[in-house]
Amino acid sequence: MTATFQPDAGWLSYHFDPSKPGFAPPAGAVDAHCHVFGPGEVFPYAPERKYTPTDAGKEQLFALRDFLGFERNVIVQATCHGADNSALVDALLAADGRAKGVATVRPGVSPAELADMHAAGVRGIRFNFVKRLTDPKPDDYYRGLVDLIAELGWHVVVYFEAADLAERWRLFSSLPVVVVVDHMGRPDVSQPVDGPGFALFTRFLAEHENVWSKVGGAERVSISGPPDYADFIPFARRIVERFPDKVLWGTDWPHPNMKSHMPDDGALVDLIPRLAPTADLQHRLLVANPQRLYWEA
Ligand code: 0GY
Repeated sequence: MTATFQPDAGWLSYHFDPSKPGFAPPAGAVDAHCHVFGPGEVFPYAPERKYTPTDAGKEQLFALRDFLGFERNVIVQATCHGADNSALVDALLAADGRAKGVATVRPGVSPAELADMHAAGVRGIRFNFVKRLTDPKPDDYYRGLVDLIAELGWHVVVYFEAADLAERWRLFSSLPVVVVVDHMGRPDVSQPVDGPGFALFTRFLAEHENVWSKVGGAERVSISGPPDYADFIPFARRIVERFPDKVLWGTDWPHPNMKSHMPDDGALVDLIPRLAPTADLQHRLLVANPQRLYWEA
């Protein structure tokens, strides 16, 4: 029997007609944070999920990649699929080497399952601490999972909100693999970029060579909003300029759980030269860094 799914009431679908960006990403550019959702009839959403999205499959993702001028994707397992990575693996296998993935695994995942995911292009696992999306676990739970993946050369992607950083500092600081933070740890952009909240985050990157940051997520973090996302830019630019060799950028398509608006993905791409103002910074952000982490690791 195939399952059919009704998206949550008020769910905002991804932008069906994004604008063509004025900024042309450099050759080899990677959209390093995006997801695939279903389709639910083929890849059912997880029973334990906290939201049900509209389907957003690999065909739509690859069409957007080409339209925006990117060559490759890093597809990140979203919580609505739980630890069933079938939709992710299916997209990776269909991508002709042009996508890598970040999976969700649970204790008890077998070496054979990990090897299959590696062969498909998975290079990391994601830990999600955002309480509206998952039920966070004690630190040892995450340490146990890192033990399982470290020898594959994989890394960890962590998604948390600004307040979680102090609480989980010891865990995040002690992981023996590369740790990539989603959306700069969701800073409060109503605070100054030099204020104590963001200082803790920049200290986190400065003190730990293995900690990287994604600098996308303008549509989530900004309070001033589209089309400029003006309040987001100084935060992202600070991280790109201080840590040019450990930053990544992604669209975050199909933008799950957006409530205020659905961003125009072309407009998001046009933010890139504002947060990475030189061709050298753009190349590191979009090409060299993801190449190193996902295609050469
Ligand atoms: C994101 C952000 C969100 C959702 C997820 O895995 C997820 O469900 O990450 C969110 O709701 O903030 O980066 O996709």
